[in-house]
Amino acid sequence: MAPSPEFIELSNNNITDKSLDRDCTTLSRHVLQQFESFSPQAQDLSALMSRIALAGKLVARRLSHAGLMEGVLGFTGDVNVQGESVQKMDIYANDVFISVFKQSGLVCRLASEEMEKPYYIPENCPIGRYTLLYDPIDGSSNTDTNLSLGSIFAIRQQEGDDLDGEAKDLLTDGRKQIAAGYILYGPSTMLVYTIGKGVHSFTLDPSLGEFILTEENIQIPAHGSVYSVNEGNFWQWDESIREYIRYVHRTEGYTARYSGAMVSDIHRILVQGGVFLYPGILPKPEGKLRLLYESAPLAFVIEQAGGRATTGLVDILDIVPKKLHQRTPLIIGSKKDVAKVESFIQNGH
Ligand code: AHM
Ligand code: MG
Repeated sequence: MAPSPEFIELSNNNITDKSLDRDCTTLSRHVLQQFESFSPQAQDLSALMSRIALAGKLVARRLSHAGLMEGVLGFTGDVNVQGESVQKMDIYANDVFISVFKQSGLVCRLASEEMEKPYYIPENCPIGRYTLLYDPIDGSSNTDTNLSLGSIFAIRQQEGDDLDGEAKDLLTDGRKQIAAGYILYGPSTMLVYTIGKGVHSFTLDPSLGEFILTEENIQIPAHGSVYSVNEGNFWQWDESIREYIRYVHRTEGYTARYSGAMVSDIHRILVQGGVFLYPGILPKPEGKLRLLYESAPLAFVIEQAGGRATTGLVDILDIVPKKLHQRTPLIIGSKKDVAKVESFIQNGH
């Protein structure tokens, strides 16, 4: 007997159930869908993103238990290559990324904020043509107070054979990044990524252990009310930045938000618009943030979402670094808000 029209309608409704469809859009499936075929590159990127997601889940799990376990919080007593005190979580997260990529076969080198030189995985090098650049814990000072943190990542294709082990091919502009994004450890854990085909966000569903699609093709608003900057540095900034902040103070419609973790601050700006600034200070005109694994990946994400990232004089993605841990001033966010800061830097108003 043929099924009744009501039965067919009921079945179709079930099959196209939106929540089910959403639950099935996992990160790895989404990456594959970005490509038109199951090409080797599509499969590589899907595998790489799955590994990054696994690292994010491991870090999130540890953070969620941090207050209940011995030896997770606090400082190690060491100072990293940047001259900053190292937290135990920085080391744990740094090692997590190494560990998950050791098993991937795809990544020969990893370079991070916590390691003076790139880390090589020799067994992967004959076939692993990708390099992972990452900041394992962004906003480390938030760790011990249970506030938002992030991880930042970028993937680049290795160019040449790197026979001297100096990874000089990494000293190229940010347009060479083939994927970039961040993981935000907030009330829920989110992963935001781009492979140059828009920006997409995922939320970790702990019951499934999967990152599930939250929003596709995110577009940053052209203008937003938020300005995000550490105003404690006011008297150490160049006069042009001070003038911009004075302009914000006397203009209606601005509101300040600064969490101490830029992944968190920039995520807010991605969704709601506005501008994040970490300018140079007089004793350190290059600022605090590192180009290759902090500013450039976030610049790739924000440009892909229709925003901008600049030092005030040059686009972040056009900077060719001279060294691995090079720092850069960063002004990033909505097009109109970034342009406003730029006009103070370039024209004084
Ligand atoms: P980190 O990776 O060592 O944590 O440094 C980066 C962080 C950013 O997340 C944040 O915006 C900035 O440093 C905060 O620095 P400051 O305390 O100087 O405002
Ligand atoms: Mg950092």
